[in-house]
Amino acid sequence: MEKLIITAAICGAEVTKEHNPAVPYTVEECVREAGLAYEAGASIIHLHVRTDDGTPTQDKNRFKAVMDAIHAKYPDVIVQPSTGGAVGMTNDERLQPTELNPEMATLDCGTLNFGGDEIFENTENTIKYFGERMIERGIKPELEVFDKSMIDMALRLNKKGFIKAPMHFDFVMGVNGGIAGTLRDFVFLRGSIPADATYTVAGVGRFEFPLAVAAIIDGGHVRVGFEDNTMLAKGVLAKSNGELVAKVVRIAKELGREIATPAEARKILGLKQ
Ligand code: KMH
Ligand code: ZN
Repeated sequence: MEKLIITAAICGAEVTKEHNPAVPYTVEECVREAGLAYEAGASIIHLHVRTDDGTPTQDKNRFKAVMDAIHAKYPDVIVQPSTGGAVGMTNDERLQPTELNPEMATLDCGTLNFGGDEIFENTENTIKYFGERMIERGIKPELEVFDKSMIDMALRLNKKGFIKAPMHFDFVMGVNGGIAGTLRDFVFLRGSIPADATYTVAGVGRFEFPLAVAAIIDGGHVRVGFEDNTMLAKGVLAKSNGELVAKVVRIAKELGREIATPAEARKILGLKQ
């Protein structure tokens, strides 16, 4: 079985210090959280950025400052900026980090309810626009799917030339408005992607670790981090993203799955070496 790629989604756009005081806002805090995750075994950092007061932003300069500062201390880690940003942002606002030519970036494959009155909007034309941008710039998309229909959209847009194969999916499961975080639905998603595709699973909240176990034994990959979950266990706040990554590493070792380095992750995902 391939080695396990662990992605740490250190910050997100919605979670705040009120949920967990270790959620990073400043450049220094992002470097601290990325570093702890990397040292614990993460090879990819899925990155959102904030202004110092915690407001989500897709500002290119803020992304550059954070990415440069992470790479200055951890040169080999893969940094995967979000092009999802936060609900309500325009397409061009969201696409700003692609101007930095990262190795990877997220590409959200459909629209979904996002709690309360919020709608995370990704029309077919938006997905095509983002896909074209990533092909132009040689950025490997991580295809964020919050529901099965979003896999079908990605497969259609692959046939039309907006997304290249082999595709890499992220099954984001347990969002209020998306697919549930159950094992039954995990099996459904996992069985719906092409044989040459890779996937990672991001279970939201209490689904984070059970779905990590499913992916570890299935040969998939795992995402954890404050964006998805701030708790190490029921009633126990994680002190850092590193603690969440370390728990996945412990489980993987018990189950006989080795952990990929960033160089190994690049090979598995077909990124430039
Ligand atoms: N913050 C969500 C609205 C992504 O990073 O591409 C979108 C999101 C997905 O987090
Ligand atoms: Zn994200």
